Amino acid sequence: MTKWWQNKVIYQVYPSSFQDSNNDGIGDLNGITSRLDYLHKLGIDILWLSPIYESPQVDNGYDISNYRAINPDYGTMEDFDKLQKKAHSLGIKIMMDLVVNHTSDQHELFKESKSSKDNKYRDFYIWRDGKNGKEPNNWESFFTGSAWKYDKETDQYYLHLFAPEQPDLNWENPKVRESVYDMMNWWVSKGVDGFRMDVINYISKPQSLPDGKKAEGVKYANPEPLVANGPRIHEFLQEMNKNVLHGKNLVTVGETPAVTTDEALKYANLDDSELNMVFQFEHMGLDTDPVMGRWTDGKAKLSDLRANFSKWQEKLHGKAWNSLYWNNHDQPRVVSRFGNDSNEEKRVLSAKMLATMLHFQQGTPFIFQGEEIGMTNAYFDKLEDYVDLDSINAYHQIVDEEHKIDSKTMLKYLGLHSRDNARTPMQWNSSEYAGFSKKQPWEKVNSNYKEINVEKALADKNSIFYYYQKLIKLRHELPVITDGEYAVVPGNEKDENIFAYTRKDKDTTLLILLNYADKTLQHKYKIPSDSEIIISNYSDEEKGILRPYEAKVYKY
Ligand code: ISL
Ligand code: CA
Repeated sequence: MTKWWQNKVIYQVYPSSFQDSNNDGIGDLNGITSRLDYLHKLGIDILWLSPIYESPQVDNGYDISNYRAINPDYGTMEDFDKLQKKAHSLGIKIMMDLVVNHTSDQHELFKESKSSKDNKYRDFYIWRDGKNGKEPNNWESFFTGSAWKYDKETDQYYLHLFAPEQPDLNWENPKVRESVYDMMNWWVSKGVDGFRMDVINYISKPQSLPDGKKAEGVKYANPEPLVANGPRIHEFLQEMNKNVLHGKNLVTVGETPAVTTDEALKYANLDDSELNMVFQFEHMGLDTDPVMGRWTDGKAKLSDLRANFSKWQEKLHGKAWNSLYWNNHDQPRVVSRFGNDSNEEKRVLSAKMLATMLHFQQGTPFIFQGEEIGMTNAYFDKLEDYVDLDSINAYHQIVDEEHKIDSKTMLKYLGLHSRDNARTPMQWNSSEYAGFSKKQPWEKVNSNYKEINVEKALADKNSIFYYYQKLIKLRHELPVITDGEYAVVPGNEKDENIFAYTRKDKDTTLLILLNYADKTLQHKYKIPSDSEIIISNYSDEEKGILRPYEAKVYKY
């Protein structure tokens, strides 16, 4: 039985960077509303809004100080209601970002909790005594430094897996869980259609909070192996499901770093007892370095990508549901990362090829704003241009404190992997500030906005935009894309240039042929004579070869 969200396509908007309606340099809700017709034309079904709540914006809204209020820079609750009403009238559903592993340190509850040891909200957060005058354990924050912050007044430390301004909630406390469910129900009663749940598999920590395994010569240990998929995680999600989600036809996706296929079978099982799907991170790790992590210039090998996609496709088929993504607000741009943005022709071809690779798999595809016009990395070359705390902290730690690499090399790596690459303003047209705003935006516009923008894409029938439009339409029309079985074409398993896979149901087969390389290659794959090409990034067919970045889908 197909569930309503299984043949849908989700589009992510990063509110501060999408469209500024009042020219203060910051994107806002009225800006998003004014662009809903554009999203409707693209054909997407669900709009995921990155956090729009009241927040001091230390981590761009992933630090929430009031979950039932709109960030004034983005507008008002009435603006939200208008956005939702117009979206619904166009058949677009709204998915909210739910950030409940942590709150902002400016949240009322944290202020209470911090005020004294016997405050009734003390236990809403994770407070511990120090050990021998040091932090309670050796965990490192994901944004560098210790994951504990000392509070002088009460002589205890609190846990923050992310920035010190993002204290972790104590999910062991049933009152915390109850207040999260109340808040979620409040949004559901306002009419929202689902939730994307930020690092939701980090909420259950092992209660002894043991030290992590430290790498040689470093100060702190990565807590992820201990906090991801923790001891009570499935219990908490099942409880949330019973209290909020069940029977309401909502759509949910968990952001779950370090999730394995075995864990995903539980989170995203088809009996609707936890979540609908999760974001896996393994394919985002294929171009990282064992020591340097993201700060490297490695390229992902096709054989690794294929093996990873295939594992997820095969393990979840019939048992759980995949999400499919190349991009989000934390990742560099797909065309720059896995494709080729060195010139216009290669950019367009490789962006379409990568979209084809992803969109014919089983699962629900996510498109991140600008991906549909092939926006590229910004490649900022000065530290001053970076805004994201993750990038800035990493630079200082690696260059100034650890002296691991020089400034120039680190700036090159930021250009390749910084989260800012995803967060530059949406490029609408070729006017100053790309039609995003009339004022210098909070984050610099990518300098290529005159060549790459929505207006140009809409005027060119061969643009990446229309290719995505067609991919979405095909998913809506051909059940085999939603339900069919996935298989790598025999003999293709190790090829570093060509990727060939099929999707099959009882009446239809799709053969997806992709050239990951920037060169023309012979191929040996048999194309049945009764087949038709349903989508391709080349306008003509040349039999037996695949041209640079060629993508073709045959149906028979
Ligand atoms: O951004 C990262 C590196 O690419 C990840 O380590 C990221 O911190 C992790 O995926 C969790 O991300 C989510 O929670 C963070 C927030 O900064 C991210 O924007 C959000 O997507 C803390 O809320
Ligand atoms: Ca604005």
